[in-house]
Amino acid sequence: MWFSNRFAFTYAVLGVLLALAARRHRGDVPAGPEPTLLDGVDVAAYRPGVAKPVRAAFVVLVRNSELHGMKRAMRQIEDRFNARFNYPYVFLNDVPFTDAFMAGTAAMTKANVTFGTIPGEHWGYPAWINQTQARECREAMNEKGVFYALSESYRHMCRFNSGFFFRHPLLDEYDYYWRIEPDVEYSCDIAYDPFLFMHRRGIKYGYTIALHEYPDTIPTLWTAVKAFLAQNPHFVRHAHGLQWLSADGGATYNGCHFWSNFEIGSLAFFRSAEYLAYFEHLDRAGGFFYERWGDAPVHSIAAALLLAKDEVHWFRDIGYYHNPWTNCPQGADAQTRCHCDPAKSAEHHGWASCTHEWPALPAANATAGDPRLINLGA
Ligand SMILES: Nc1nc2c(ncn2[C@@H]2O[C@H](COP(=O)(O)OP(=O)(O)OP(=O)(O)O)[C@@H](O)[C@H]2O)c(=O)[nH]1
Ligand SMILES: [Mg+2]
Repeated sequence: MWFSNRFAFTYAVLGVLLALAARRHRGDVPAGPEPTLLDGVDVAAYRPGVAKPVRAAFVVLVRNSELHGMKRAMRQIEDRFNARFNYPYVFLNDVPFTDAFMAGTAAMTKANVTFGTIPGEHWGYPAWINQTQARECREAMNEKGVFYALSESYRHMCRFNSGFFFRHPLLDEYDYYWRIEPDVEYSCDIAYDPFLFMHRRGIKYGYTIALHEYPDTIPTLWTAVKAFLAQNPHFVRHAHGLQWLSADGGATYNGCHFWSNFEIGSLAFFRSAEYLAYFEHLDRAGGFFYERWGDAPVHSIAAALLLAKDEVHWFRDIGYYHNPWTNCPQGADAQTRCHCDPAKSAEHHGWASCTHEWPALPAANATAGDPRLINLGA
């Protein structure tokens, strides 16, 4: 009797300990109250279907054929961030989405998802482009070994991302967007709301990695930018941005750009009269088709010159990967919050990266119409 009681007690204690260990292993040990998401915002505000503190969405331009890469990216975004925040997704495509794509991506999230087709005038040749000349230019770039030299769709994609994504009717109800692409990775838990962070601090553009562009894709981009600035010097908000873009006082462009496959941005910035005039000027110049201007340098030059320094933010704490570059936080907390290797962060690649250089710029903003910029074309 005594023995059997003692065994029963021992087994009961062991059972409880094993059950606790199993729960801990599954990661579902009650951890106390949910963390405050940012500055006292109640987590209930982030339930699906409830109006969020900021009108924002993930925006994804993607092809039907990229369904599995898209699911992979969404899985990480959901697990690292959005399962708690429930921001909606807006998927855009130049052709209608298939049922399989819509069902497959919707299954990755409990947040709202919408699917839009891009209007033909936002994905095609404008009337002023000579398509024969454009083809000859593609072939010449191919001879030089430029990536995506022959691709017409790549050029439509870059032009769409430069000048049209923010005009799609599905984005009308939003003030901020977070761009994602298939196959990107998010390697750290994000415990706060980057949209709200930007909104409260007046940040208009957020990046994780900044690199130098291939010069062969943009031979005349800087000439077109300088012509625009000469006509509109009053648009410039931040003369030190020029220092980030040019090593010789503005004579040439150093290629520095925020890598735009990751962006969290203010839609109002892209919809502003200044940005629209800038895009229109570049579009007329023809380099989206006669060269292969990327949306990354186009967005970045605008952000560097038209925004104040503190309106552009490096999200150094967001672990991010798009082949072949990564942003990995360096702080001690990253050891527990992230699965990336801090030593591999792009910021350590001096020849390729200009990630650090933006935050290192002097804080003072230019006065409108800084004469150094007016004289750029001289
Ligand atoms: N619907 C659609 N989406 C496209 C097309 N071309 C590119 N995209 C999307 O636009 C984004 C950028 O295209 P990518 O091919 O990734 O361009 P990239 O990042 O410069 O090149 P990679 O290094 O190959 O990733 C991705 O989200 C693509 O899914 C297209 O023709 N149609
Ligand atoms: Mg990509």
